[in-house]
Amino acid sequence: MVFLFVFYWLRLITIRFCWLRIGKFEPHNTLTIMITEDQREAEFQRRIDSGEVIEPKDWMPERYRRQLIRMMSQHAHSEIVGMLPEGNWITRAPSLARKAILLAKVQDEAGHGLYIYSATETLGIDRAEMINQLHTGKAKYSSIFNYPTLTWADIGAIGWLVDGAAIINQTALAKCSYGPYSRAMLCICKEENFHNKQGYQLLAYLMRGTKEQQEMAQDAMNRWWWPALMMFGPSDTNSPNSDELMRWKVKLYSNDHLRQRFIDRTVPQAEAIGLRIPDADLKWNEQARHYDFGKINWDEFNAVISGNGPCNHERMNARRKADEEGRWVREAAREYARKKSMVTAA
Ligand code: BYC
Repeated sequence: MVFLFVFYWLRLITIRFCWLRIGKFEPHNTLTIMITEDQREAEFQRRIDSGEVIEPKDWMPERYRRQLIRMMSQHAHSEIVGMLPEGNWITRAPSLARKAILLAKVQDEAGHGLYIYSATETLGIDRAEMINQLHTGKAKYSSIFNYPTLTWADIGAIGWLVDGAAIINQTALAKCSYGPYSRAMLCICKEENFHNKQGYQLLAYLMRGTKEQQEMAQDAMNRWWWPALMMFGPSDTNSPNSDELMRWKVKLYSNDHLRQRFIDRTVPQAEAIGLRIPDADLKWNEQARHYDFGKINWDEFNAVISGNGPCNHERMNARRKADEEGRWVREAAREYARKKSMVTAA
């Protein structure tokens, strides 16, 4: 009798503990029923506040899951759409070495996209649905990839500025609260560093070249600087998602904070190779120990993220075409997997 009593209470305590840790529902557990939604959220917030990492099987608020799906899928789409402006220059790279570097970089971006799609799938959405959201305009992708790559110097500007901005953002995301996303970022940031350096080196090389090459580099700088600043998102006062994402430690820093960090890091790099930042208001503020900078054109940003940037239609048409043309490969792979599983089962 005593044994049964002790066993019963030990079991209840164990189940409650497991339930809190894994979020698993045990219908026959009376203590579980007493835990309210508020208590579960409080426990979740406690885990976040104490720096614990959330894993796919852990309980999480539905809103946390949805926010992660929104942000991570948009990130994955950005990597894939981001292959297009640079892919445009693979056949026109000026030397074999430059072609090999660019090819490797564009392949890396594909890998990043697939990696982040997989990490997003751990949240219970499948890849076909994410792709459908991109193609129907429900999901966004980074504004930066709606600008054209007009000259070879643009490839340098993308590597240096766009990947440079991405590194600032992703180094922070590497410490975010969701395990699969943070681990993906750790791996991706290593490759982004190579992307960043090859872009900077490309522009540095042009700046040591002819007057025409220097002008081409400066022209690329003029066109990519402001869109690169917009990559960090709207200013903090206009960022509806930031508060919630920061409370859950998905975002560790605000949009403006990371934008400022990017500017402070990039201006000296530009000066070192003789490039001018296209901002008449840019000035070192000794007191704040930061650069003050001019006004960002938020009308342009809003137009681009609502589908009306210079290349939005071109990018989406290219993605839809690639999806359509790749349909037979996916169907063949599925059929192959089906037949293989039948053979294994037999
Ligand atoms: N572009 O409340 P907010 C790469 C949207 S790829 C488009 O501040 P949040 C590379 C935002 O989605 C790296 N939309 O949002 C690849 C929201 O709209 P919805 C790409 C933007 O989420 C190939 C609304 O504006 N990196 O490196 O708190 C070649 C309000 O904004 C943008 C990532 O994706 C934008 N720039 O913060 C080379 C990083 N900014 O969804 C290089 C991951 C804002 O409510 N994402 N919006 O309709 C993030 O860190 C955050 O999602 C953001 C925005 C900072 C971008």
